[in-house]
Amino acid sequence: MEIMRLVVTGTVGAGKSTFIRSVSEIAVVDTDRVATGPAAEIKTRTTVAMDFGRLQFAPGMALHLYGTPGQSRFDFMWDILIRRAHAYILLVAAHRPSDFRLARRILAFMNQRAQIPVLIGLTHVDCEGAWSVENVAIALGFLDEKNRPPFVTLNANQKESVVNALIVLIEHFMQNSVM
Ligand SMILES: Nc1nc2c(ncn2[C@@H]2O[C@H](COP(=O)(O)OP(=O)(O)OP(=O)(O)O)[C@@H](O)[C@H]2O)c(=O)[nH]1
Ligand SMILES: [Mg+2]
Repeated sequence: MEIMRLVVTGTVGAGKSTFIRSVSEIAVVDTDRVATGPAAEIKTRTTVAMDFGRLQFAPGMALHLYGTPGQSRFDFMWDILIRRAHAYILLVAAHRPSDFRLARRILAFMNQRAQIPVLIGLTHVDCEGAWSVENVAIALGFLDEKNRPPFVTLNANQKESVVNALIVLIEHFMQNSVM
């Protein structure tokens, strides 16, 4: 059995834990606790260590999905999780531009530790004030359209939408790596 380890990272409340819950075939191991500080303004619970889920993606291929915390005070977990990953997705809530700076920081952090394929997933595109893919790409520092990671929009609550993002990530991985 081939196991592919994918990390789901991104800003607080972007939908990392929800993403994994939407597709995991096993009960997700989560470490969500009551949120305090700025995270509490977004939602009541927040990930403090990691989420873990599993999905049989194809015969002979299982995906292990690791969700990171969004809060940078838990960045030691970003480090632990990214080091063994094959590829990762960065989730960004498109309607919360104040978080784009943190998204850039996460990208820089990950990029420093692992040169692996990345997909940018915009969530909350159905929400008021959501930015377009093009504008988020520019805000994240990807000015050149030809030289940027792939972007998708998704809703972490919808299984089909999450599976579609996973397919794009795996295709991107296949094109860029030797298994
Ligand atoms: N409207 C809308 N809601 C979404 C979408 N994606 C996720 N959500 C909601 O956003 C919230 C995300 O919560 P979590 O999955 O806990 O977020 P997280 O990224 O794990 O956050 P931390 O662990 O605190 O960093 C949930 O209430 C989801 O239902 C989307 O595309 N549209
Ligand atoms: Mg979480």
